[in-house]
Amino acid sequence: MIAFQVNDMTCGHCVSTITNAVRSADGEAKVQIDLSTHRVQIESETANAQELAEAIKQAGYTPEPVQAALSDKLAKAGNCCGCCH
Ligand SMILES: [Cu+2]
Repeated sequence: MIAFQVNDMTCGHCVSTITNAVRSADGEAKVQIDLSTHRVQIESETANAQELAEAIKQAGYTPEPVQAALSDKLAKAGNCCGCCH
């Protein structure tokens, strides 16, 4: 599971743009998007986090990598820098 925080994703149109971007990196990817928390979760067999982040960037968004299980804990502790994994 790869997860990104995409704070500039604001509406259903963004959701479909990002979904399409991810699918362009991996057509078989499972994409789960929670608009209220700006969280994008992706399960991909073939694309890695870097490729997926690149695809989302090219769609015009700013993905911040998060580790799905860890991020909530870190966010509550207030010290998540998103780059320490
Ligand atoms: Cu939008």
